[in-house]
Amino acid sequence: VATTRDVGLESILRLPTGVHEAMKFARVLLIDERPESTEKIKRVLGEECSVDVESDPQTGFFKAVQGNHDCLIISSSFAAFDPLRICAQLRSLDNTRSLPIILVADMGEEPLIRRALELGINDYLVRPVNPNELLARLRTQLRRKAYHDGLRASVVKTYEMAVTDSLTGLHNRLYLETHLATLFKRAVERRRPLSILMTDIDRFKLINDTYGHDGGDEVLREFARRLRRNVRGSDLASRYGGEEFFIVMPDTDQTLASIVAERIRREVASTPFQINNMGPAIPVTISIGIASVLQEGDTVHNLMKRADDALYGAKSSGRNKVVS
Ligand code: GH3
Ligand code: MG
Ligand code: MG
Ligand code: MG
Repeated sequence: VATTRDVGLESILRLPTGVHEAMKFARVLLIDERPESTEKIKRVLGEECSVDVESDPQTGFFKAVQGNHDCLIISSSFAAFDPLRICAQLRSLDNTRSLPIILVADMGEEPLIRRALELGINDYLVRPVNPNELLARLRTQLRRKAYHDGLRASVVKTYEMAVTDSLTGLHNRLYLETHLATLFKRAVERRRPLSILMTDIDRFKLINDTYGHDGGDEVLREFARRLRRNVRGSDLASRYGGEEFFIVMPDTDQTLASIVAERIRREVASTPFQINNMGPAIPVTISIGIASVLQEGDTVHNLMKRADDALYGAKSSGRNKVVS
């Protein structure tokens, strides 16, 4: 069985680093107001990738910010504009922070090139532009960007897998524990209510014994779907472990939390789970323990302990119950 970590590493190893792939689909933005320079660069690159030419630097800047380009080639000189300002701005925006920038400068512009490099441009060329050098430098930047984008995508994917429960698609315990701490702190600081629901499926062992482990898994999936339908976008629903689920509800006091919990309990108990089209519908009930943040001297640990105690109370008083 592959673990989350294995799958993440595997996708990192399969990065799209092919130079030719990167080149063929590349979209280059060229900001340059000198027609002879533009024509030459377009002629050299046009065969290998698509080139978007913009002679107005301000318009060019807005095009770059859209984030649809793989590389920006920008001229060092405009009649009434400082191209370094564009470079600096692009480096400060999330969308373009890693956009490769190649400066095309004139002979004798070393000070400007140095400043541009300090601002974070990736490479430069000096006119007259040598076609092979232009292609080589562009390819290097595209390859670097493809690697960077692939790496970032796989880091995001790996993170998502690490905080998601693969059976139900809900957040997992790691995510819950990380965010509960933050939400708890915020609630205390702002003197806002916050409630948590600890939910446990009743006699789940019996469900497994009767319908098999796969049947039990389907019950967990269906329960997660019903849970999702009954919480707000700002609530954090997570699978805490086996058949235990945990819901964090910001801006929710004990009274409102009880109403929500009761609705979830009823939603489960009132309609048996149809886990496949043919088999019998499975009757399921759940028990819920509620705890709310006390404004004075409360801790996350105590809050969870109170919810756990309430859940135990629900179990020992007959199950299919909500206890605060
Ligand atoms: P109670 O009403 O007291 O909660 O009874 P219970 O049977 O639900 O109690 P218990 O918590 O002891 O049993 C939980 C069972 O859930 C045990 C375990 O085999 C099963 N389980 C845990 N994780 C999974 C899972 O991912 N899939 C399935 N099908 N079963 C699981
Ligand atoms: Mg139990
Ligand atoms: Mg149980
Ligand atoms: Mg349990």
